[in-house]
Amino acid sequence: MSLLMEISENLQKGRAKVVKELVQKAIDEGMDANTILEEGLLHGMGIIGGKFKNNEVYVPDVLIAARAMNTGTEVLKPLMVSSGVKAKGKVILGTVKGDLHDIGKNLVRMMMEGKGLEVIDLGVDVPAEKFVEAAIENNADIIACSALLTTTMTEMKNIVEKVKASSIGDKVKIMIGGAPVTDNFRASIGADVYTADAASAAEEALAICLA
Ligand code: B1M
Repeated sequence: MSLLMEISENLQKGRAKVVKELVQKAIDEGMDANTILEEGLLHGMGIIGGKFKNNEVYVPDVLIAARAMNTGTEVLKPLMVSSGVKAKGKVILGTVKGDLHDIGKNLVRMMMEGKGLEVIDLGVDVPAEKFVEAAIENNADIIACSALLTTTMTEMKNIVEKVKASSIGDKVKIMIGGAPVTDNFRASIGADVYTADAASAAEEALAICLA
């Protein structure tokens, strides 16, 4: 079995320690960080996602796979994040209220940090008010929100309304993303930017900060 398949298989079984060792092995063998992420870690998470949907695995299985995923991406972090450069802009990031999914958000953070942006990560289940307060306190350029549930993506509308009604309404840009989110949805709630994946979120965020 290839090393990438071993990473995927062990992630699916939730073996965080083994995943960590295998990701390190892949790095030591000179494998590119993006290949390890896409073809090892995300491949495994994709399979778990499909099984979860079909009721072949349940929440505890998905939780331990998610923990293994986060452990694996932490090992990749130094390769994806440049250090010692002055921040090119400031981003307030979080998963919206009612939503506990953080793997995509964590990838967005890593990719943005990799572009030299300072990211203030508010975590998961973040109320709209907290996004606004943090953006004002930190004089942020961007508020970036992630949602994975059709029931929580509607919270993004609330965030847009609260931002527009605040003192930073004209200054801060609102970026949104997550599996159920689309560009049509973005337009319908008046957010500024939608991107489908973490890498393009980082590119768009950098473009906003350099504009
Ligand atoms: Co949840 N879950 N989950 N889950 N879970 C989904 C999302 C689901 C699609 C599974 C399914 O098939 N049924 C479904 C949602 C259905 C819907 O709303 N339409 C679902 C459900 C129903 C639930 C619960 C309600 C289950 C229950 O309790 N009965 C519950 C809700 C809890 C809550 O949040 N309140 C729940 C719980 C969980 C776990 C806790 C077990 C776990 C999360 C653990 C964690 O995150 N630490 C979990 C997981 C892991 C998943 C799946 C399997 C995988 C999600 C993931 O991490 N994908 C997911 C099924 C699936 O997506 N196939 C599922 C990998 C990640 C890299 O992708 O986050 O999409 P993603 O990020 C992508 C892009 O979306 C984008 O970039 C990333 C790629 O580069 N992106 C952005 C994300 N944020 C962005 C922000 C941006 C730009 C791009 O700009 C700011």
